[in-house]
Parts: sequence; structure tokens; C-alpha cells
Amino acid sequence: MATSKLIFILIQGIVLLSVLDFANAQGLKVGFYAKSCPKAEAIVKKVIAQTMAVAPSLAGPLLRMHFHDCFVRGCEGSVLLNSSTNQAEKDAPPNLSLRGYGVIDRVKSALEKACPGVVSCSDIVAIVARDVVVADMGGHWDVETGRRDGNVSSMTDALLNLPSPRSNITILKSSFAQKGLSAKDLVVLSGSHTIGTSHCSSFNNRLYNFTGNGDTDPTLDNNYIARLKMKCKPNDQTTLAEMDPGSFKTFDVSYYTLVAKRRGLFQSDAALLDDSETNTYVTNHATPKGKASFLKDFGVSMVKMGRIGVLTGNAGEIRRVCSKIN
Ligand code: HEM
Ligand SMILES: *[C@@H]1O[C@H](CO)[C@@H](O)[C@H](O)[C@H]1NC(C)=O
Ligand SMILES: *[C@@H]1O[C@H](CO)[C@@H](O)[C@H](O)[C@H]1NC(C)=O
Ligand SMILES: *[C@@H]1O[C@H](CO)[C@@H](O)[C@H](O)[C@H]1NC(C)=O
Ligand SMILES: *[C@@H]1O[C@H](CO)[C@@H](O)[C@H](O)[C@H]1NC(C)=O
Ligand SMILES: CC(=O)N[C@H]1CO[C@H](CO)[C@@H](O)[C@@H]1O
Repeated sequence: MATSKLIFILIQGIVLLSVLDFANAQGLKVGFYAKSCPKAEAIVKKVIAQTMAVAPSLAGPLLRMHFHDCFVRGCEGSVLLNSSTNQAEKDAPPNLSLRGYGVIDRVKSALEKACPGVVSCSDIVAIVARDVVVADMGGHWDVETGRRDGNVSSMTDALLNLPSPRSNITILKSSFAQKGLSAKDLVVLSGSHTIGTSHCSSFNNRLYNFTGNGDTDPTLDNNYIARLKMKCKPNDQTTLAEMDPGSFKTFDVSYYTLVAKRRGLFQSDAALLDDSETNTYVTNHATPKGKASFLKDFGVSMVKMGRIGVLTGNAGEIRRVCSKIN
């Protein structure tokens, strides 16, 4: 009797385990470090809380870093690597404006002290992206971990894989589809532009020379153009503009409010109105009532993005210093 019960429990366990395995086909799971470095996530959270207290404007770049990491060779930390010849992802134009590498280094040092050689740089980037959203009053999601770090970083790959802010909806959807992400993921993850800043150079063409005739982008609200022109002079390469003026430090739905009013900053933001599915999402989330649904969707899409091209098991390595392969 007791034996058959034991066998039953064992079989149940195996079935359960294989279901879980299936759910995490890529080898990632929530709580991967629970045994090997139980304080890992708490350590990240603490360093990020300290950072946000003194430099809240780093939330934007730190969230964006995970996107750039995942879209170029998969989420394997290559975005962090230095190159002696300035040919790394870091050095590609869409990335030049990424900041926050020092924060990742501080998190890594703290983790190396607690559990040397255990927590990957790619997982740090993924956890940090969640923690900065939480710090900006967004929602919490469980971050899957277990990524390992890659050893190649290429500027050309970054240029080929990161969509330009001038992309139309066709290009955006296909760029996301190539990474296994849907039109819904596109419109949800673009909601990240509710925090952070942009260089004027990323959208100045819309204000001053849209088709090469000294014209403006007809899809951008005229009053907004006037306001942006006060901030951004032609050929300005240095000024930063808030992407969601007035609430650029709050992770809320005001990005969708802006896009719905034809005040999305980039052509890629405005393009979300050109597809029926993404347009409907924008419209349905353009008021504060949409916040709970957006935050929930955002966590789901971030987990999906965090699975792109990961290295798990014995692949890759655990870097000791995030800017350099072991
Ligand atoms: C859909 C395609 C996307 C395009 C074309 C795009 C483009 C851009 C551009 C051009 C900037 C401004 C960079 C600068 O001039 O300093 C920016 C900023 C930002 N992006 Fe995106 N992005 C996209 C998707 C995403 C995704 C998926 C995320 C995160 C999940 C994200 C998060 C951010 C954040 C947080 C900032 C603010 C960065 C800061 O404060 O420095 N973006 N994006
Ligand atoms: C990588 O480059 C950054 C900035 O140039 C520098 O601070 C850091 O020390 C470099 N890392 C390594 C391992 O050389
Ligand atoms: C989108 O952009 C691509 C590349 O610039 C272009 O080939 C295509 O015709 C554009 N599609 C639409 C619908 O405007
Ligand atoms: C606008 O773009 C056209 C074509 O690229 C260029 O010849 C012209 O000099 C630009 N004008 C301004 C004011 O930048
Ligand atoms: C880089 O990674 C590949 C595949 O993971 C491996 O074959 C190669 O030996 C690694 N090279 C270095 C320098 O670590
Ligand atoms: C896509 C993007 O953000 N491009 C910008 C990258 O940084 C350079 C230099 O600041 C800008 O000129 C690009 O517009």
C-alpha cells in the first residue's frame, strides 16, 4: 500500500516536472538562483534602490538596455562588452546614447562578493529592467533567470537588428516577428517610452526636414511641433527631450494618451496608429483606466522578450566582469 502510494507520488512528481520543463523549454525559470545565490535578486534590488535615489534618470537607459541586449544576438549580455577597436554593440549609433553601464558594474561587484561566478550579466540586465520599472511606479513581474553570457559583440549586428525610430509599422512588425514577438508585444513594449528621454537628433527630421523640403511630419500634431521646436534646434545632437513630458519618470499609460493625440515622439511611435490591432490597443489604453491592463501586459511581454536567443545550460559563460569575456 505504502509503496504504491509512494510510486504514485513519484509519477505525479515526474509528470509535474516534465510539465514545468515544457513551460520553460529554453531552460529559464523564475528563481533560478534560489539555491546557488538566494540573495541575488534582493542584492540587485538594493543597488537599484540606491541608484534611483541619487540618479532617477537612469531608469530609462537601464530599461532600454535589456531591449538592446535581447534584440542583438539574444539576451546574453553582449550589449555590455567593451571592444578594443570600438566595434562592439556599445559603439553602434543606436546604442551610443545608452547609459547606465556603471550601474550594471556595481550590481555585478555586489553579486560577485556574495556569490562569486554565479549570476550572469545577462540576468542582471533582465532583473534591473524590472526593478527600474517598479521604482518608477510600474508593475512587478517575475523575471525568469538562468541566462548565460555570450562572448561576441558586434556593431554591425546592432545596426541590423535594432529598429530605427524612423521605422514604419510594416518594418516594426517584421522586426519584432523576427524575434518571435507579436504586434501586441510591439505596442505593449513601446509603452516603455512612457519613461526616459531622447536626443533631439532621434526625431528632429520630423520638425525640420521631413521629406527633404524643409517640411514637417504631417502625422505629428502641429501644436506639439511648435513646442518641440523650442526645445530642439536644427541639427542639435546633444539636447535631451522628455519622451512623455510631465510624467517621464512615471511608468503609466500617458505614452498611449500622447500617441492617440498624435504626439508620439518618434515615427515608430506614431506608426502604432497605422495597424488596426496596435491602434486599438493604443486607443483602449489612452486613459488612466487602462493602467492595470497595460502593466499586466507589460510584464508578460517583457518575459517573452527576455527569452529571445538565450544561452542556457552549458552554453556561454558566467562573466566575472560584465564588460569583458572571462
Ligand atoms: C519599437 C521599436 C523601438 C524603437 C524604434 C525605439 C527607439 C528609441 C529611441 C530612438 C530612443 C531615444 C534614444 C536617444 O536618442 O537617446 C529610445 C528611448 C528609449 N527606449 Fe525605445 N525604441 C523601441 C522599442 C523599445 C523597447 C521594446 C523598449 C523596452 C522594452 C524601449 C525602451 C526605451 C526607453 C526606456 C527609452 C528611454 C531611454 C533614456 O531615457 O535614455 N524602447 N527608444
Ligand atoms: C570598458 O569601458 C568602460 C568605458 O570606456 C570602462 O569604464 C571600463 O573599465 C572598461 N572595462 C574593461 C574591462 O576594460
Ligand atoms: C516601410 O518602410 C520600408 C523601408 O523604408 C519601405 O520599403 C516600405 O514601402 C514602407 N511601407 C509602407 C507601408 O510605407
Ligand atoms: C533638407 O534635406 C535636404 C535633402 O536631404 C537637404 O538637401 C537640405 O539641405 C536639408 N535642409 C535643411 C534645412 O537641413
Ligand atoms: C565563444 O563561445 C563559443 C560558443 O559558445 C565558443 O565555441 C568559443 O570557444 C568562445 N570563445 C571564447 C573566446 O570564449
Ligand atoms: C536610433 C538612435 O538613437 N540614433 C542616435 C544614436 O546616437 C547618435 C549620436 O548621439 C544620434 O546621432 C542618433 O540619432
